Amino acid sequence: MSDNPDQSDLHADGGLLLEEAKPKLKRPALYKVVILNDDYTPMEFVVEILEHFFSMNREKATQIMLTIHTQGKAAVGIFPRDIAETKSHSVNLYAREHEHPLLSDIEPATDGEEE
Ligand code: TYC
Repeated sequence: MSDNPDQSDLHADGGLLLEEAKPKLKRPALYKVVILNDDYTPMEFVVEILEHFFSMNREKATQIMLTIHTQGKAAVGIFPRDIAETKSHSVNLYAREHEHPLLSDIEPATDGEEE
């Protein structure tokens, strides 16, 4: 090591090279949990899933269940990725445990940074 100040990170004017720190915090990417229609899962079971896993009241749950039934699928919530994955897995596991073919999946809700 040397005490010579005329080196790498010092300018001739004695000023240190400083770089502006980049902002480190990004908003987490968001994902939709989507529930798919099928021909066999009872409507009441789907309503109960929407109430239990997605905190919907009975009226909202019934409305969304009928949207899935008629449109083929519907987004039932939007979350950071790890939470969306956990919810989707939990729903699929719960349906399988009750021997219903109901499936959910996740889809990106945002394509890139907003704001
Ligand atoms: N189509 C089902 C029936 O007629 C009802 C249903 C609704 C199933 C929504 C799945 O995600 C679903 N019993």
